[in-house]
Amino acid sequence: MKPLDLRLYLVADGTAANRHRIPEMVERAVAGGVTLVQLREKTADTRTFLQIAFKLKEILADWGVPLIVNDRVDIAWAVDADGVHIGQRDMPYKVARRLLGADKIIGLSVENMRQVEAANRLDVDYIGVSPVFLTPTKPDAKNAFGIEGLKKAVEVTRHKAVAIGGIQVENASEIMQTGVDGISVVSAIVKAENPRSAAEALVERIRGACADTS
Ligand code: TZP
Ligand code: MG
Repeated sequence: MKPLDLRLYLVADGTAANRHRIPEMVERAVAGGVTLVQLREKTADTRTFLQIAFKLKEILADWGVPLIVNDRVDIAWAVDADGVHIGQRDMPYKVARRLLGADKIIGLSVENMRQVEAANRLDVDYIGVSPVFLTPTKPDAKNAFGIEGLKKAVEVTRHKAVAIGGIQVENASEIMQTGVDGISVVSAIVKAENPRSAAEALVERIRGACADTS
């Protein structure tokens, strides 16, 4: 299996985006350098979620970019996605692993340092440090890690880590310089008029930050 490349992780959120344009938007973003795609659907019905997931799976296979499904282990399984991303109130990691098998990618959101430490006792493939900054895209988040908190999480975790929440092209370098393996964005790409050039601009910042620290 290819090593997991978290550098530019697009969360295609059907509420933030025009749900029916997700496949086209994702393809443009991937052409711009997105390395991993998550389909996140908090409001669509199961059948719609499934249809979009099948479509994305087909598109992403052509690009060799993995598809991760948010929350729904059943949908990840049904479309044979590359993995699932779970939160603290979703199906527990061990159950998800048992259902999906050893080869699938399982990511876990961590919302505080206690959860970062607890994740060290699980064989998750990566953690999502959530959120770095408060963001209107996830209005239920109450506390944010901030840059210093993110640095601490990167220091403590034994896993690969991706940062999410309030990341735009302007702060992408600063986030990467904390030592995270990648950045995860919704609005920076989903709300862009041109998802391809938005992704390209982020990739440029990510590359620049990696060059600074190597
Ligand atoms: N989890 C933590 S913050 C967030 C999710 C899904 C939303 C991030 O959205 P944006 O628009 O990139 O701030
Ligand atoms: Mg969740």
